[in-house]
Amino acid sequence: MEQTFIMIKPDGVQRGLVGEIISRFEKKGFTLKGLKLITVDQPFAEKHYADLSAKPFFRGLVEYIVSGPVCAMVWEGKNVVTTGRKIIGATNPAESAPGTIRGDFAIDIGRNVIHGSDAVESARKEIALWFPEGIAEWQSSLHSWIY
Ligand code: RTP
Repeated sequence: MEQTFIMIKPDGVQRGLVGEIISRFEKKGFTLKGLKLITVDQPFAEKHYADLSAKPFFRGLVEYIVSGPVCAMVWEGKNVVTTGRKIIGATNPAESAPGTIRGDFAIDIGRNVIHGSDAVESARKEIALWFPEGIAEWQSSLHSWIY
């Protein structure tokens, strides 16, 4: 079953949005497979955002991510990578549709509350980076035809 890596960024944790965000993924029908509150250091944040190292906003982005605890999660379900990105909304909250997390809770692209993997392959890499200890092996007791 497909998995994605979702991270509530420091602004989302500090604003008390963790429960609201978890609730949106749960109500959609996805299964929570990993969850931890963690403050990462600069080398770790740089590794997570390595693909963006040439961008002018890279330094500020890394500073933001290390500024406080983040809520790192693994969610599982059919098409969870693509659907998760839809639930999150466009990168720039000025363009995120109402009803999406960023559309409802963010204003500034530099404080956009949440990260979600952009592809199945990057999800695999990000889950390995953030959860080197592995994640819980459990199946929801719901029948397979219920999402
Ligand atoms: P994320 O990785 O956080 O889910 O975001 P994304 O895929 O939607 O966007 P990406 O292009 O990968 O950018 C990563 C994060 O960098 C910050 N950003 N700031 N112009 C700017 O100041 C700017 N552009 C991007 C955002 O926090 C974005 O989520």
